[in-house]
Amino acid sequence: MKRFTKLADVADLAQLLDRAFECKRSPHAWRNLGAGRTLGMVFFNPSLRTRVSTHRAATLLGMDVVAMTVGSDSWALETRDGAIMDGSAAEHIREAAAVLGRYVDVLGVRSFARLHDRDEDYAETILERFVELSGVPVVSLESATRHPLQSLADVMTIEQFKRSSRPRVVLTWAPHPRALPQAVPNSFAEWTLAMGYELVIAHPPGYELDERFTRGATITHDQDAALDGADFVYAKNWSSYRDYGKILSHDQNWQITPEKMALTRDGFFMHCLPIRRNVIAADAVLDSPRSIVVEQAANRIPAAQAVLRTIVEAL
Ligand code: SN0
Repeated sequence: MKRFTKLADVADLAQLLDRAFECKRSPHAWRNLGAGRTLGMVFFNPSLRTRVSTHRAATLLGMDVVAMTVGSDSWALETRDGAIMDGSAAEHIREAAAVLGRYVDVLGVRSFARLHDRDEDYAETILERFVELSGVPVVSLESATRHPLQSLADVMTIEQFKRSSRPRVVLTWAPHPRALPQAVPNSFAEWTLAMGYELVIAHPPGYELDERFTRGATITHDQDAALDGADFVYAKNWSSYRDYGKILSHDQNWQITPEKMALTRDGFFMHCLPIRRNVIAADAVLDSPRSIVVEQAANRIPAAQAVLRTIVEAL
């Protein structure tokens, strides 16, 4: 695998999932595979799970790891071509990406949607600059439009807990005080549809996601109807795609409560984390045995390990 930035970069999803479960069962079985190789990770945005789990995955493969946060432990980077760099950014992405490509064998990049210019975000300008300029395989650590390492862990978690071959998976919008990207729901739809699950997406009017990700899903504005019979409830906030980056609703009736979970088929609760308690979901949901958010986060290590294994094998 030459890059891991979207589902289409994966030649064989079933094989990648098998590899992820192999890594979960035998995390130490590939101790020498990455010896002498280095993973670099560049973060334009904060991270807890992605940073630690991907680092762990790399060290389990025997790789060295260098991680940095742009602007605090590296220089602030200018990303616009032709910019007159007399402001706060000391370095241009052109030099930074090219130099990192000489220092590391695989490069992870986190660059969230800025939520100002939809075309720019959906063109993945920053991620693609790193791909183009570094010359090494790039792993998305959440880009403007997708979060594939999260989706692989999400699919692992559904496979682990599912009670039927085609579970009913409900992706529901939930309120949030800030405008968040569509990356997690886009990717979740992309991967769960590829798995052949029954995907129902519930959100208030105006929160329709980009159709390129959701074709094949059932889309509804009725959260209760969506939750009826659900095996998995995946809550997530996102800002509007249509009215790009805007918050159109703060409706607390969309919060996941024990009453909402009671509509499901004894469903499991999932979220990518970080989660705002008593905004996205009530304490009683997160603290119930039906919540699998921590197991889901634990699966980030074997997911990242399977991806890095596949990339390192092809170096
Ligand atoms: C990010 C997002 O894409 O929604 C990362 C999720 C893995 N989430 C946030 O930025 C949450 C920030 C907040 O203030 O709650």
